Amino acid sequence: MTDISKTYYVTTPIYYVNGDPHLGHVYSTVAADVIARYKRLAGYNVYFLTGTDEHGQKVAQTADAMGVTPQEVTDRFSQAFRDVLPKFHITNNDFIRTTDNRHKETCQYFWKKLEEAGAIYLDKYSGWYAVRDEAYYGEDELQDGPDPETKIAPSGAECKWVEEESYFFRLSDYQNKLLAYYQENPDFIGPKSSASEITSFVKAGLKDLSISRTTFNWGVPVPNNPDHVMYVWIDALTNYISALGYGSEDDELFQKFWPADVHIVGKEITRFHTVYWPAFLMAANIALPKKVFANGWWVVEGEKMSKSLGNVITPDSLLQSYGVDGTRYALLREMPFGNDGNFAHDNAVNRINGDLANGLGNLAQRSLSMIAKNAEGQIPLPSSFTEADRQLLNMAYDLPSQTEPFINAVQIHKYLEMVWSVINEANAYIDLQAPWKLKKENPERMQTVLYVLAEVIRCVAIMAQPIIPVGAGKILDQLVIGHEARVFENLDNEHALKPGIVLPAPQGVFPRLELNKDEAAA
Ligand code: ME8
Repeated sequence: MTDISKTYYVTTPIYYVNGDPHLGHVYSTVAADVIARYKRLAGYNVYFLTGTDEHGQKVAQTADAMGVTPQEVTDRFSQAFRDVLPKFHITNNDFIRTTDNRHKETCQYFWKKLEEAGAIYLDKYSGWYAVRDEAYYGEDELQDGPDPETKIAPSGAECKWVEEESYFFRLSDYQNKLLAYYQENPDFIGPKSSASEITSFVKAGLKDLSISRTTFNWGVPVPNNPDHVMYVWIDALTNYISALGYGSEDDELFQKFWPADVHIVGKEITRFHTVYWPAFLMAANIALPKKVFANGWWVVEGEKMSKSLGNVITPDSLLQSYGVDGTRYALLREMPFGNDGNFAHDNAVNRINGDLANGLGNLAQRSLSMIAKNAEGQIPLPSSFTEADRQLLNMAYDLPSQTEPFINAVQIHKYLEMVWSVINEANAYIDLQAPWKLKKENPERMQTVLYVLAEVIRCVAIMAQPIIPVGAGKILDQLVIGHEARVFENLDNEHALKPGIVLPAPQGVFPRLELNKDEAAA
């Protein structure tokens, strides 16, 4: 049962609306969804937020290039991101747009809090700015560009010199406070490689941060100075609290769910989330998120995805090639969460065929067919369990306690590996116990073996729901498990399958994919 005092708040980055969603966006969103679903099944009251980042120069320039207004561009692409969610069975509780009024109001309230705290002052900014990254860079971080007006950021983005009046946030005041916070909270930044990179960056010294712009107006107006719009990152980061109603009349969600348990972000935006965001929150006297975890980057068949190379994998092509479960599984199983990786079609197909079709699919299909044929289509009646039976059942019952630390550490791939290790054990158990032989030799023992298999399938299907919600749900349907019973606390003896329950005719759940992409998509 959900314990309302056990809350959990997980977020994705909010995506820029300057282009259509692709595999990388699906990846971060699916990862956060797996965590949200896991925690719900573990009894937490979960809030899961995603959304779109709609202001700033980058979006304004995209609108210009398309010959439409920024509002038109944001409406169109925000909808494109929103449309992806149901296709992958994403269970977000809310979708925040930074052009929502509720968001703008919170931003202005937050700004005033920072001002009241004396953390903001007006001055003049001159320095390098990359529109692509919406980021300011120090001279020492840059390389010479093709002409004297241009420099190149470490990310490869072009930087131009800007000079304008700007509000500044006193980031330099927070260097020691941030370092102390990282030290006291060693799990705040993950993975470890990101933590050391950020610590060195902060140790090298922090300059005050320019947090407003005057040369365009596509942004949240600065309170009491309409010549300025807020720098897109102060606006964007605030989404995590504006969606909870921070600073509004109804801040019940904020009271309940803040601080966030984990912000899932791409590794290129860790600095914004682990330096700027905590410093803003410290200044406004708001609790800091418990964890920021950076996912690595996918390349596709060895190449960076880019429009010019024409190798961008769209959400629809993922669905067509691999389906909902296949995409979710392949994305999370192919590379350790936090590492970079190469998305290769053949590997994805082999993974899906090996682990879904042959692994879980075969386990369920073989076991349920034998039950249909040899146990009158009912949950069999077990007699006494052997050591091997008990071992397998206990492995299955231990899955919630064994996997939760992995989810807490955002080691999603380890959670998958652990569930599949039980599936592999169960497949080995079938081969070893050979129930088809027992049919004549020892029918009573056959019933026990089939019972153990059905019970283990119940457990692994419950555990696999966060990853492959469609197929896991179908398996649980075939075991006639009620929806409210598909929770982790039911992985025990007490909730074990009741002999005699009549099962529907078994059906295959995970089709095998063809290696040839055209055939798979056909
Ligand atoms: O940065 N591999 O938005 P964005 C893995 N608006 N993940 C990828 C990826 C890839 N190849 N490509 C994109 C922004 N991502 C800001 C965020 S948050 C307050 C503001 C994922 O549209 C990854 O999570 O550029 C990355 O951080 C995010 O998409 C960037 O989305």
